[in-house]
Amino acid sequence: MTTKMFGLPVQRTEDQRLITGKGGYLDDLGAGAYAAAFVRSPHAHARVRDIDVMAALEVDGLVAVYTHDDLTGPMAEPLPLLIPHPSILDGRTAHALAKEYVHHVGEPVAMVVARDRYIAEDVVERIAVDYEILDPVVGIEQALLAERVVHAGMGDNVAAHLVQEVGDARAAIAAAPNRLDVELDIERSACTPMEGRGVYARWDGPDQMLRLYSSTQTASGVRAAVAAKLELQLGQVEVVVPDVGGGFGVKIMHPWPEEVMVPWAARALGHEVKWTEDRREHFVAAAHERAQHQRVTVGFDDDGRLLGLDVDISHDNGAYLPYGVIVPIITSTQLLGPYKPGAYRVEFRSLYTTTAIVTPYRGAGRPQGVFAMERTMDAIAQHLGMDRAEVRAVNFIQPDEMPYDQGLLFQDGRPLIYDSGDYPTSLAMIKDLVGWDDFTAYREEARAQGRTVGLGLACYVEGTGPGPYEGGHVQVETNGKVRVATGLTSQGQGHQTVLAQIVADELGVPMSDIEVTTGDTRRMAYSVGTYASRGAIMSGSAVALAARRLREKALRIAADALEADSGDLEIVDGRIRVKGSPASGIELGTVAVLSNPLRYAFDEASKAATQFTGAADFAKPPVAEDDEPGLEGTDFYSPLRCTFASGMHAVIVETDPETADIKILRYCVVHDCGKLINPLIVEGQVHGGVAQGVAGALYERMAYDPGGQLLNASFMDFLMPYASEVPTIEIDHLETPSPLNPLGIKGAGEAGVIPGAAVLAAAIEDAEGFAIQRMPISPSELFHLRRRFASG
Ligand code: MCN
Repeated sequence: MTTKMFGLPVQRTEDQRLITGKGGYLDDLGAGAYAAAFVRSPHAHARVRDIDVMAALEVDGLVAVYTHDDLTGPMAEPLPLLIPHPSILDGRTAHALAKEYVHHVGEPVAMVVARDRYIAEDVVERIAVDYEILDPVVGIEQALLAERVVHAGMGDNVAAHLVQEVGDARAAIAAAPNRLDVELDIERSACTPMEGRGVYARWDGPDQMLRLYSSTQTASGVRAAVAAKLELQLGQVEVVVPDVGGGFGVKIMHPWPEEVMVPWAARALGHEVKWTEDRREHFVAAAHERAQHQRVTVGFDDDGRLLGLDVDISHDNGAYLPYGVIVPIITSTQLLGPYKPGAYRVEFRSLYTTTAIVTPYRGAGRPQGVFAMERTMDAIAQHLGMDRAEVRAVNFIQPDEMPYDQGLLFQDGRPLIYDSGDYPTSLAMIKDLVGWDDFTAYREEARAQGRTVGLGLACYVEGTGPGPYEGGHVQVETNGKVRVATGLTSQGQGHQTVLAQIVADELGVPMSDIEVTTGDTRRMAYSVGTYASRGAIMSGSAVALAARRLREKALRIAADALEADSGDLEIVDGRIRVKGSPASGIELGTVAVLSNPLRYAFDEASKAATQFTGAADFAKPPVAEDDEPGLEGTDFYSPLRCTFASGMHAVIVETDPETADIKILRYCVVHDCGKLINPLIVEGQVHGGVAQGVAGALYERMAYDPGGQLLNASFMDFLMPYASEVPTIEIDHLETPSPLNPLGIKGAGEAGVIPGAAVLAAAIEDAEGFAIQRMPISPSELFHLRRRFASG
């Protein structure tokens, strides 16, 4: 019997190549390409009065300098606003090169193309831009004050405003026996993948074809945007994604200014052009996330049951709004987590500031939402003197209430409905894993040793795998090898391994015979991309459906050849055979030969094509009307709606009584992503996510000064946790299968990061005995909070 691969902790097949230095990243390509570099605004807010390139033109090796004035047609128009939404009041997006105004430090003002990057950077230094400096708007408070306005023509800085209400929350709160107000802040952070952005373009003049390599999470989105900007037909643009060294959301935005300028210049110059982002560029000119100010008012009964919840969110969206309101809409709808809130009202304002743009970063708005909800849960427990786990339990949606409609509308206007989940079991598991009931004794023991420890808990749900669709193509070659293609891209998630696991089971072939291609519009033109923890659900389902289609065809052809009924056949180890009679069978590769009336087989030994001379049935056309030659199948998966993954984290911290150093002693995770395709990969994903959650809670922040300068725009200054700061992570899995897709999967790629700030705040609060309402928190901030608390 072939071993079932789905569910096995298979080692990642891509790792051997990647960790032995055989990966091919964007900057490994295009050795003969011209190099691009960008003149970027040094000011947070300014009017560009003049750009003087005269001194630059003398530099040997310079090829071209472009400014906005060189752009015409769609290139001169602002970049697209990707996801329009009725809540957007004034949706501003950047130009490929600044037109008159710059709205954040790092905004591209001019593009230099030169023989190599050294020359290009030298030229950048010689270009003199005359700026009229305008007032910066930094941070939520200043944006709300609206004494200074980011965008000319606007009366304030409110880019979007939305209210959603289920029931009459304010009346329910007013009538509730208990009421609390909670005010919270989360600061800016960012993805900072190991490899920055990058793009390399080749224009083929005779064929009028553009080949674009991009370190992107969305190959087909880039293709569509670049085709539109360059006024090309879609069929004239191919986007190929090489190995990508991490994305975490920041590589989804399509198109980035550099992503349209590089191919545009390649066509204009008739020569390959490449741009690779440096680290400082990534800090100031890519994207950030997280910054929100939240005010929560909650009404509840004496058992801790929520009666009404009113949440007001101010969201910093940075200088432009290319992504619409996706982040605050996720915060505002998914913050309810596993709970029934009673009546619910949520209002958000998305605000322009003269800082880097905000696009979804792993977790995409959910860490902030979970922070609001879980801090509120702890405040209720504190108010009533209740066990913190118990307050959560009384508010859970129960498994028999699924599917559960929260009554809210998601980004695409569809209702937010939880499909499945078992929160009481998750809670029991996490309490067991962390030793919740034994913690009081542990705390006493620690106290006797002069140590201060605290325990925190945070719960979350995550709508994963949004549509609209993803495709899969599976093909059996005449040598029996299986080629699988899907349009999503890979940044380190191990898609090659998991998709091969799925196809191995569906087709009955060994994984070693399966090759998986991702992110290449030549192999899969219709695709959406890798974000929102959708890869396993979307492409996993699509390749499973495609493989099933192919399997049916293979069995049909084999049934003819073996003069058997296809229902009596099975595929084992790449061979189709009659059940119970393993001797009579036919290799899948031979079926691939039979599937093509040309009947050429590729002979491995002689490396030559040989023609089969089977008997032909002259009464039938060589290819039946409803059939196609070849042994391949394509299918698409398009879900009704997101499927809801969920989980709970529990953490024990120790805080130093003198230095206020915060040490994580235990980090426990219970995670439910439905059926696990590969537990090893899922645990790796959870580890990576938790590392980013810890980073966002204790270390990382974007330190803008009041003038809009980012003070920590390098890895020397940006405090990223090392392996020494990331704790050992203990994981337990719960599998509640999703009823929405054929494999019962829910997403896993973002989960680890989501409750990080909430759970660490809870644990520190528990250790210290005073409220933690702002994250991240550093030892010096904790130290000052202690002083303030001690002095009343
Ligand atoms: N998986 C599984 N069983 C499940 C669910 C998932 O075995 N029930 C596997 C998947 O097959 C996949 C991995 O776990 O190999 C993550 O799956 P999924 O949750 O579908 O997420 P995506 O494949 O869509 O990846 C995107 C997700 C997101 S949104 C961010 S951000 C993120 C993340 O993945 N960025 C990453 N993980 C990352 N990991 C790396 N190394 N680099 C990034 O940039």
